[in-house]
Amino acid sequence: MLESIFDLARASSYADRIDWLFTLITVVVGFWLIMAEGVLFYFLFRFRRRKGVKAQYISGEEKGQKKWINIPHALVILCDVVLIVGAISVWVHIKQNLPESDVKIRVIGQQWAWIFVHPGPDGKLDTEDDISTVDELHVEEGKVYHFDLESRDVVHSFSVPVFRLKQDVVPGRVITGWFEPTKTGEFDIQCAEICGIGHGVMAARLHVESSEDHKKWMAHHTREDSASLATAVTATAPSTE
Ligand SMILES: [Cu+2]
Repeated sequence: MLESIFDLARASSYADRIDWLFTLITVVVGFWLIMAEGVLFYFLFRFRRRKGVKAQYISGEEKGQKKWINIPHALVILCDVVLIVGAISVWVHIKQNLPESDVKIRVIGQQWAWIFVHPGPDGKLDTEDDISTVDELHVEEGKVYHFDLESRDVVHSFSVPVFRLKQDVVPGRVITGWFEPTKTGEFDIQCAEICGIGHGVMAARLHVESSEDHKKWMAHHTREDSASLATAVTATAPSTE
């Protein structure tokens, strides 16, 4: 179990940055946790109740005492600044600046499935050759994808752990984000927002393919397949009224 957490593959161009940020936070916060608890337990032991020793009341106002508060306080604030700068730089890279896209896809969440609309061989979305799938996303390694996230009913969350991507899906809004797959393979997608009784089974599979395999997959999907699937999905979608 632990092994699988530490070995979780990184399959997007920004996964490293998220892991770096997690490590930074763990190290900085972990250091202060150990320091603070260490000092606390040392004092508990060192100044425990003893016969013939009276308790002292230390207000911290006497000369030379306040530095024991001021110095750690300043150091903690400095560490906060480091964490904030680290977090903002990662945020700007992933959320604020979207690189030019090679491919645009649409991701639609509904109770309780994911619908993915891929552009067909023409490379354009919202044309006749679009390929719609349920719970199955096919992308090509090394291409920059923009995705439009939509919900048909309630709030969902589009979570792709190997991409280190998690984004809420909000009904009435179209949220655009990006990713660039860097590793081929089959990975998990999971809804990460409690969205009703079927939330736990609202999972999908991500297929990151080489250019060749992706073309093959595309060739296997005729327009008819896709159109009939899209109609079936629309027919089973719960009413939003
Ligand atoms: Cu959901």
